[in-house]
Amino acid sequence: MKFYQKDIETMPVDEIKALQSEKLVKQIKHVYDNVPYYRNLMDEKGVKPEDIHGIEDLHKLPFITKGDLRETYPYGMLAVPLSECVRIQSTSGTTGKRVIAYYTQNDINLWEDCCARAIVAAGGTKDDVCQVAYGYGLFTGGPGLNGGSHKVGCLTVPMSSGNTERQIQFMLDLKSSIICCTPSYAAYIGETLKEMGYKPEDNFLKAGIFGAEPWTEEMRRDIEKSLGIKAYDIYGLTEISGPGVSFECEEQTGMHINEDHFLPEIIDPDTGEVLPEGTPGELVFTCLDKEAFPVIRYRTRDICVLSRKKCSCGRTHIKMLKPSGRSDDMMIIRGVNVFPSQIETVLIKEGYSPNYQIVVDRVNNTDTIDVNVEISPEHFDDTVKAITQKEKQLESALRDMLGIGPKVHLVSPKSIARSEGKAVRVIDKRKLH
Ligand code: DLL
Repeated sequence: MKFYQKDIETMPVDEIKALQSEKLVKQIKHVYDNVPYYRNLMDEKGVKPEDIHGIEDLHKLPFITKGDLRETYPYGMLAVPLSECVRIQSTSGTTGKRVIAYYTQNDINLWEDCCARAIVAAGGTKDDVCQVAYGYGLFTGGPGLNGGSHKVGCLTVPMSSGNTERQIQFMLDLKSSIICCTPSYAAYIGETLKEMGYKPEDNFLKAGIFGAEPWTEEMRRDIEKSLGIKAYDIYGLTEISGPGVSFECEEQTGMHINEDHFLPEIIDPDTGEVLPEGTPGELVFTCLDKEAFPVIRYRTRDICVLSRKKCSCGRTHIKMLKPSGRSDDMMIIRGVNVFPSQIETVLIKEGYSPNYQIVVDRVNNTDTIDVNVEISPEHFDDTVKAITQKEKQLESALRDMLGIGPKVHLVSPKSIARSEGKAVRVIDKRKLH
C-alpha cells in the first residue's frame, strides 16, 4: 500500500487546479452567506462571491488573521449551525483567548483522511501497531493521528505524551512499529531507551511521524539513529484542521500539501503581495471544503517555500519545505504555542512591572523556559522565603495561562538590560533553524 487515496494523491496538476477552482467558488459562497464577519470583510474590499470564478481570483479575497479569530471568539467564524458541529479542538491565542476550531462530522472525516495519507506515506498499513504519543485533548496532535491510524486500520495505541517509561514498556511489549509524537519527545524517548540499556535494534519501530514544532535535519538524523527508524515530518495547524495539512513521503524533501482540501499561497508578510513559487514568504491557506470553520486566506505566520518539483514518490501535490521561521513572535515550547504577550498579561495582572526576559533553552532534548522578572523596589528587601513564595505564585499563574510551567526568577530592580530599540524579550538558545 503506497497511497491512501491514490486517485487524489497522484492527480495530474491541471486536474487538481480545476478541482480547487470548483471547490473555491462553492466555498466562498458558503462563507459569504453564513459568516457575517467575513461577508463584511469582503464587502469592505468590494468583492462578491460572483467575482470568484476560480483559483486565479483568490488574490481578490481578504485575509484572515489570528486577530480576526480573536475578535470573533468564540462563535463568530462558525459557518454552520452549532447543532451540525460534533467536536472542537483548540490552541492558545496571543493574549490568552484560545482559538477554537469547530468540526462537523465531514470535517473530522477529511481531517482524518489527511492524517491517514501521512501514515501510509510513512509506510503504514493495517498490519502496523501505531503508538500515538502526541498529547490528546484540546491539542489536535493526538486526536488527529488517532483518527488517521484508525482509518488506515493500524492497531492504534492512544498513549498520549509523557510517562516515558510506561510509553517504552508498551512500545516494546506491543511491538509498536510506528510512533507519532513531537520530534523533541522522540529524541527524549531515544535517549531514555539508551539509558535503560537498549540498543536501537531492540525495538520494533520502523517509522516515526513527527511535527508540531520546528526541527532540523541534524535532529532527524539523531532520532533516526537512536530509534533505528525513518523519521517523517508532518505539518499542520489547528485553524486549518490540525496535523496532516502536509506530510512527508519517502523522498524526505519537503511535505506534500493536501491540495484537494487546502489551497496554499506564499505572500510577502509586510505587503501581503502574492509571491511566485519558489520565493520564501508567509504561508497562507484557504480551506476548500471544510464546513464548520472554513478559514479563507488564513495567514499562518510560518515562513516557507513552495515547490512543484516532480516527486519520485508519484504524488503530485505541491510541497512545502520545512518552515524556516515565523513572521510573528510565537514560540513553540514542548509543542505548546506561547506568545510573549501572554506572559506579559499575567505579570501585569499579578502586579509586576513589564520588565522581564524569557529564556528558552533545550536541555536533554526537552525545552525549558525561564522567566526573569524585576521585583519592585519595595519588595526587594523581602525575606528569601517571601520571595520564593512570590515566585511559586507567579509560576502557578503562568502555568494556568500557558498550559506549561515556566520557572520564575524574581530579580532585583533595574537588573534586566534596557534596550534602546525594541526590548529583547526572548532569548532563544535552541538552534532550531
Ligand atoms: O501543532 C498541529 C500538529 C500536531 C502538527 C501534530 C503536526 C503534528 P498548532 O498547535 O495549532 O497545531 O500549531 C501550529 O505549529 O503554525 C507551525 O508554526 C508549527 N508547526 C506545526 N508543525 C510543524 C512542523 C499543531 N512540522 C503551528 N515543522 C504552525 C515546523 C510546525 N513547525
